[in-house]
Amino acid sequence: MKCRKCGDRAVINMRQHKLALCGPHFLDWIPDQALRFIEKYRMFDADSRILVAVSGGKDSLGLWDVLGRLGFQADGLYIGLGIDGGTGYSAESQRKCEAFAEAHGLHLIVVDVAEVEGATIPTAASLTNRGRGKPCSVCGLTKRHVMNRVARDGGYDVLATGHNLDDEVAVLFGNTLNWASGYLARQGPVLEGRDGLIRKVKPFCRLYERETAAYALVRGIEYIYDECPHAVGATSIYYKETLNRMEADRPGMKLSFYLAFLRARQQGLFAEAADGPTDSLQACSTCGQPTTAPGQCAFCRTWDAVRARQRVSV
Ligand code: Q46
Ligand code: ZN
Ligand code: ZN
Repeated sequence: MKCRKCGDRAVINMRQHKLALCGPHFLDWIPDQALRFIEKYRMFDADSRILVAVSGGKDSLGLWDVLGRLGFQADGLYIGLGIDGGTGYSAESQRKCEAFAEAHGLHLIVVDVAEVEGATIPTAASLTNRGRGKPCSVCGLTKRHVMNRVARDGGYDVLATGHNLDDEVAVLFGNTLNWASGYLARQGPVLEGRDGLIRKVKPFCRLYERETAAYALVRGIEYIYDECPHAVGATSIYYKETLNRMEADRPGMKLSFYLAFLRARQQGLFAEAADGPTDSLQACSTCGQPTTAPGQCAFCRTWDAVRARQRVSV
């Protein structure tokens, strides 16, 4: 297989785009694509202060790399969750983020949940009823809270995450199976900020996971290969596998599903759900972050309960 642009040996064949590229041309193609999406969906501009949520994986480190190559000012945020799972997952992923930041002269903010809140995510999950002992519910809640707090306190304009097309299509598939119209109305490349909630953007939302993985490999980015051990058995992984089988039979199916959804949404298919009564936000009585609940936000309630149970068990 030869590169469409120069005729050298191709390192990737993207059947869905009918495009094969050599290493150097592929390394240019990915930032070109990302810039096209950043501009098309008006994610941010040259002066924006961007905070990139980095996990140590290929997508988030790849995104941080691409934003730097495109000349944007982007700092990184790593959240230490204290997940070990026998593999030292958190420690290893933090090392990857720190090494990347150091090698590229970038600023990385590290928030260690155990240090700040008093327990790791798995310990907190075992001490609450939230998620029936599975850490993902407390983890998601905590990550959203920390990301918003750091972005707001640091005066950032936007929070960028490394979600790729496969992630987005798996979420879309799940929301469609459940006709979750409220979630469908909000899903997209940009989630506008409001009332103290930071604006969120996904510059890789139209890149296949295969493409982001190839970018990290060809570019020589050292990333953590392992998934979080708690992701095993997640419904989203089952959806991804199912969608991959469909994609193998019909190249381009994932991208066309996502683009057709964005068109339908733009044409107002979910407008009713989006325009429905928007929950009004107020400041949490403890941390001041926006919440729909009266009084304390879910994050403060959860972590107060964790600390109370820790005191009882001492
Ligand atoms: S939520 Fe669950 Fe992830 Fe947190 S505990 Fe791991 S799998 S990291 S995206
Ligand atoms: Zn080439
Ligand atoms: Zn709060």
